[in-house]
Amino acid sequence: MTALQGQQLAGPLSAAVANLCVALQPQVSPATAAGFAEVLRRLQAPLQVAVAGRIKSGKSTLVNALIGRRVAPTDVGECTRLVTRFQYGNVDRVEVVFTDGRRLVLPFDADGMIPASLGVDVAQVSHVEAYLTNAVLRDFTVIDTPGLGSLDAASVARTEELLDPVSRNAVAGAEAVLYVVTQGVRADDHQAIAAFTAATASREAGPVNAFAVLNKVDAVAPETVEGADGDVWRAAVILARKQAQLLKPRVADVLPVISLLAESAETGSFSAPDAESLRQLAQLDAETREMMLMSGDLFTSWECDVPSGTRARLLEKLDLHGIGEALKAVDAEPAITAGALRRKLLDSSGFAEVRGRLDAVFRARADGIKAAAALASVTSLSSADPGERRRVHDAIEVLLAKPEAHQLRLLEALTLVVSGAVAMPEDLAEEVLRVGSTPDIPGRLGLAGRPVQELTAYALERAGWWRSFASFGATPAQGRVAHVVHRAYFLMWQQLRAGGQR
Ligand SMILES: Nc1nc2c(ncn2[C@@H]2O[C@H](COP(=O)(O)OP(=O)(O)OP(=O)(O)O)[C@@H](O)[C@H]2O)c(=O)[nH]1
Ligand SMILES: [Mg+2]
Repeated sequence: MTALQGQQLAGPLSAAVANLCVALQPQVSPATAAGFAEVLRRLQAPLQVAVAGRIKSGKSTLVNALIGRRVAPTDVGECTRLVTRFQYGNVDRVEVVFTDGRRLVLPFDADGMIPASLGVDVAQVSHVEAYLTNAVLRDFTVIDTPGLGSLDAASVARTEELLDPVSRNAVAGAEAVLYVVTQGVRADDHQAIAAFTAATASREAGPVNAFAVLNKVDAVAPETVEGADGDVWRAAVILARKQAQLLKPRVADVLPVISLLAESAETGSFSAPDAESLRQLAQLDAETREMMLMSGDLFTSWECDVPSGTRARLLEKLDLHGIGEALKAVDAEPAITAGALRRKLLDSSGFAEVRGRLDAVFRARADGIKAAAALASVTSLSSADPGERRRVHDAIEVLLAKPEAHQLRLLEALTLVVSGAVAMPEDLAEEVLRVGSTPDIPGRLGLAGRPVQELTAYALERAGWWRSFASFGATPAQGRVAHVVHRAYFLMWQQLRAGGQR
């Protein structure tokens, strides 16, 4: 096992798959072995999270908020047409990777951002790698992607290339996806997500490794949303729930967010002078304030003591809704500090939930997600030669038969059901989804908050039900899924009993 010494792996499942690769390497062709080496390298890297969505949905803005630094160009610049990987490194630097493998190291620009213009022929660029010392990147490599649905076929191709899990290209495939959707585009988003999912080929993005945000909810007109009572955030929650229905079961959930506010608050771009300008604006009489907040034009052009350029910058950082929220915070606490105001803005961005979900969904499952992705790559790498394919298949079967690999089986079963590869009645599909993609036992049983005796009895009852469904009521494909679900319930029952006896 020398090949694995001193290396960082996400957990026991990743370690098991890594060991499988090492053991198989001498038994496969040099080309396949080289592929396995790449799989091993990827297994040791942090989880690769792609941020995907339509053009101008706010992907780069969200990336900046996640990293906590304004580093990805937003709005303009050729980088919005390129895939950019943000990863952890000891020295901050930008590397442009060309399609022929050449690399060009560039400094960040004067504002600490990736230069809007790279000074090279973009047609020859494969992707951009940004190395940063930011702590978040120890856990996740964040991949900013060009907008899907753009007419620019080349950037769509670049994104698809990035997502090809067995691509021998320098760009490794994404393992998890954060979709950015907006209210403006509806059925279209569904299409974009389907395209993106198709591009991930054998390794489907699903509720296990994907979730979505409904971005720019500050632009929602609450009076157009029934049940919102004129409140922007209430409207946002209602709309996000509707989107979740639409995107189900590709994503388990859709969280509303205002990325622009999150970016300004998290990256330090919202500054003490900004807070001072807001305190000044808060002193205007209510009528003037209301008038100015009616449109961006009115906000910047209305006669008032705060210079119009300063107002334009506030508008850029917070937009009208954010400015309105900030002014309310100043009303409530006139001496509020810039730091406290920044926290208020962060609160009203909804970003804490997004970060929390990222931790709960991606960090907690990184081991399973990475191991499943690696297994998918191993399988497709060895598909050329029949003898080799059998050896790899047998090794994977041995691995999957181990009790500790059950989580992988469950992820696989879930993917089969969600993708429709195995048809299931809707209520059973929902149950598989819940058992396979919820992190805690009460949630997986659909009995959150219930006493442990009830959970234990229910786990046993469902274990029995799925076993008889596997034997009597199912097609062979359903039967295989049913066995896995039966075992999941059985393992939960064991855990609950062990916990109850302690
Ligand atoms: N009001 C508001 N504006 C936002 C929000 N998020 C992003 N924006 C703005 O939307 C514009 C596009 O944002 P980007 O982050 O560049 O979008 P993108 O999806 O990366 O765009 P492409 O890479 O070109 O596809 C910018 O002007 C952002 O400031 C938001 O939550 N609210
Ligand atoms: Mg962008």
